[in-house]
Parts: sequence; C-alpha cells; structure tokens
Amino acid sequence: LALVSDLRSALVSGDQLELHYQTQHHPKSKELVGMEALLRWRHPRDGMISPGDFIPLAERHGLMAQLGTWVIEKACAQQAHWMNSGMPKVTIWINISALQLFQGDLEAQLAGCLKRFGLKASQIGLELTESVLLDERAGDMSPRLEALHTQGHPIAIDDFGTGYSSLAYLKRLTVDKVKLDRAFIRALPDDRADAAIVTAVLAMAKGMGLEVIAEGVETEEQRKFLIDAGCTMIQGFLFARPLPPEELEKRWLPVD
Ligand code: G
Ligand code: G
Ligand code: MN
Ligand code: NA
Repeated sequence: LALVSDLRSALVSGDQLELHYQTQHHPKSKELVGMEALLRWRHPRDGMISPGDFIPLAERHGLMAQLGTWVIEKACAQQAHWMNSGMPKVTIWINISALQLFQGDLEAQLAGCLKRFGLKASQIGLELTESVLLDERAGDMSPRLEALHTQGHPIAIDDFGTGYSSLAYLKRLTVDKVKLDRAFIRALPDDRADAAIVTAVLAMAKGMGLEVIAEGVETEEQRKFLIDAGCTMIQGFLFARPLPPEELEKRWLPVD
C-alpha cells in the first residue's frame, strides 16, 4: 500500500505530521482548563488525512509504537515551550492507543520524556478509550493504568458511554475523569433520553469523585444545559476547533 510507505517516510522526516490542540473550558466562566492534542497528517499529495483513517493503518502495519512516540515527544516539547511562555498553564491531554499500552514501555518512555523536557507528570494527561482498556488482546490493563497514575499522570476515559461501558470497570480502574462522548451531547437539550443519560453520568461521577468533561459541545443551548446539570468542563466547536499551536498562541498569549 502506497499510503503505508508514505506514512513510514512521514515518520522518518516528521515534517508532515502535526499536533493540533483543542481547548477545554469551564462552561460558565469559559476559563481554559485543559487542551487535547490531536494528530494531523498533512499528506503532500492527498492533503489532510484524518487520524481516524491513518491510525488504524499504523496499527495494522506495526507503525503505531513509532507514531505514539512521536506524539508523546511533540506534546512534551510543546508543553515545555508553553510552560516557559505566557500561555495559561494547563494539562495537555494525549490520546493513547491500545497498542501503546500493551506493546511498549509506556511508563519509562513518558518518564524519560518528562525528565528531558523538565515537566511534571501532572502536565501530561492520558486519554484512553473504553475499548483500549478492555481490549481482549491486552488482558487486564488495570496494573498498567495504575502505574501511569502512580507516576502522576491524570487519566481520562475517552468516548465514555459508547464502548463496552461496564460501570464495574469504572469502580475498578484508577481514573480521574470521564469524557462524555459527543453522541450524548449532540441532541441536547431536546432529546429526553440523552438528557437523562448526561444527568445520570454527572450524578454518578460526582458520587465517585470523578470529573466529567462533555465533548462535542457545539451550541449555546447545549452549554446552558450542561451548566444547569452541573458539568464543569466542556470541549467542542462552540469554543474552538482543534488548532495549530500558532493559532492558540494568537488567542491565548497576552499581547504584552
Ligand atoms: O481529530 P479527529 O476527530 O480527526 O480524530 C479522530 C480520532 O483519532 C479520534 O478518535 C481521536 O481520539 C484519534 N486521535 C487523534 N489524535 C490521536 C493520537 O495522537 N493518538 C491516538 N491514538 N489517537 C488519536
Ligand atoms: O475520539 P476523540 O474524542 O479523541 O475525538 C476528538 C475529535 O472530536 C477531534 O478530532 C475533533 O475534531 C472532534 N471534535 C471536537 N469537538 C467537536 C465538536 O464540537 N463537534 C464535532 N462534531 N466533532 C468535534
Ligand atoms: Mn480524545
Ligand atoms: Na471522544
């Protein structure tokens, strides 16, 4: 496949890959509370290719470890840069795939990266999907998660509510935050079932001492619903699309 060999060379040169960042906000004060790093591939001929398309390709062809390493390095470098600039100091969250969790030595890799860039583990959060944590190839991921958490990384369950969604594992796993999937946000506030699910997840999370971030917030009505429901973090096009670092600096670096 031509695209696989293109991805291999993109990983070698590094200059077609980019990390964009989507900001996360307090729904009422709009204060910046975090950022999610999202991988982009600017293919020289085909233009922007979505990670939803090339990450599965990387996984199938044994390139995921290398791609994951690139993301960790890039996000740490960016965080170190922003910590030394006037940017608001918030955690950068990176997406971790199943293969990274069970193949490589993720703990050591992250620790090495933090050390090199002079970062604390609390400054790099890890997002894992439900399917990653319950991947049958991987077996029980909870000890790995525990180790990453003990190291100081905040841990979030991504796409919460869409996958295997067993509430039992939430109790068993060391998790700080759930990211309520945008499928539940889209039809708010009119859809009664979604409204009930969102309200229930927020109540459950509160009872368990977990934070909740709502994803895919696109409208004022959704924001208002979430404020009333007691949600304290939102992410979505209403505030910002994923943006390249320069664009974020334009918005968030004080002018003088
Ligand atoms: O940004 P976009 O909606 O195109 O992302 C599509 C999917 O790719 C999302 O599920 C997102 O979590 C995933 N993704 C984006 N960046 C990364 C990354 O750096 N690593 C992994 N493993 N997944 C990513
Ligand atoms: O699976 P994950 O949650 O990591 O996917 C994040 C992706 O969701 C990003 O690639 C981003 O482009 C997309 N996204 C972020 N905010 C919104 C939104 O408000 N609406 C929609 N439709 N997609 C969004
Ligand atoms: Mn994510
Ligand atoms: Na998600």
